[in-house]
Amino acid sequence: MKSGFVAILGRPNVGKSTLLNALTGEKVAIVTAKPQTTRNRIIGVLEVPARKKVHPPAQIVFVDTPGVHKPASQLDRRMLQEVHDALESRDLVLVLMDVTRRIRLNEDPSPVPKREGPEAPRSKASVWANEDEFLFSLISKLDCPVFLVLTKIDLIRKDELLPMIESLTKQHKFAQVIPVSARKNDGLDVLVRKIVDVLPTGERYFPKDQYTDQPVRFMVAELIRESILIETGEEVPYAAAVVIERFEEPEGKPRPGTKPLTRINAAIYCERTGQKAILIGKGGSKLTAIGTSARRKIESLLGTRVYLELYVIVEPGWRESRAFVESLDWRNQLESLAKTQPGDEEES
Ligand SMILES: Nc1nc2c(ncn2[C@@H]2O[C@H](COP(=O)(O)OP(=O)(O)OP(=O)(O)O)[C@@H](O)[C@H]2O)c(=O)[nH]1
Ligand SMILES: [Mg+2]
Repeated sequence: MKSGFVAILGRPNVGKSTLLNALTGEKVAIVTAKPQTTRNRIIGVLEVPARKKVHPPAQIVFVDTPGVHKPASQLDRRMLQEVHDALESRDLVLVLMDVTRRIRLNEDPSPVPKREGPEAPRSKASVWANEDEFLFSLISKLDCPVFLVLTKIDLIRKDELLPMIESLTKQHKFAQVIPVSARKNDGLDVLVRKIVDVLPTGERYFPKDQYTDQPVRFMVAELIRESILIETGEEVPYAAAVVIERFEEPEGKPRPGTKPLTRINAAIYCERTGQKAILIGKGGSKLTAIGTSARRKIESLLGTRVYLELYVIVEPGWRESRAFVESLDWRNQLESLAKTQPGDEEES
């Protein structure tokens, strides 16, 4: 059989997590319309059955990453570190480009200034071009195959693709160029086949029925954060972090006719009292809305009823605190949980 790690790379909001979920058929990573949704590298595993005379069976370990952007805070730096960690052990890299954004970039009539000074204001096009340069410099150092994956093709006409492919392939020698729509499930079978083609022969990295390495506890925290991102605007989504404080699995048998109940307490961290007020809302209405939408998703993940208690804590400037940012990483949380609760290891 074949197996390997495939890192999914790209600027924020290009559809990396949507692609991961579509490929694995599971909700592995949260997805929102806001950039910088993903903060950690996230593994999603796909088992590919053998295809007669085409390829042997394979296990593809996809690694979704935070969107590549110039870091401005400790949190951003941590997110970029996650990208580097994902690139460290990989057999193949998929670079995702959002075709709708590329079209706007190509159409922007303002010239990209060569050198920027106060007299040359940064146009949108130049900001995008610079950020792309940053991404291209990351992949130029890679010694593995790199596929260019053009995303969201359901939103454009097919004839708009060709010029885009021409200009992008001038910037890097991609092993493959594959247009896809994760939303419409278009092009994904071709993508999977091309991936299997380049993967090395090897054994499974994960048991056959495991689709992620994330502990359930962390997935629950992410689902709550997804609801916060969807329910709030302005700077609140970026300043919010979720930590599960209590996760009590059902004890004993449920009463006849009822489902077992999981009790979860979660702290929502924000940076300022104004943000806390927005998160709570008038008479607690916002927090209730966040809780209700999150609870539904958690119930479908766990297959139990869920009692969810949320509270909001102000942690001034946490995005600049290295220690706090580190403590949000579930890999670090697992370590400290193992120290405090030596018997509680089922979730890992
Ligand atoms: N129409 C369309 N929209 C898509 C497609 N893929 C993703 N989107 C939308 O694009 C937005 C961003 O998707 P994400 O998957 O969260 O993007 P991401 O690259 O993981 O973003 P970050 O985690 O913030 O870096 C969401 O609103 C998705 O619904 C697609 O194939 N077609
Ligand atoms: Mg994402």
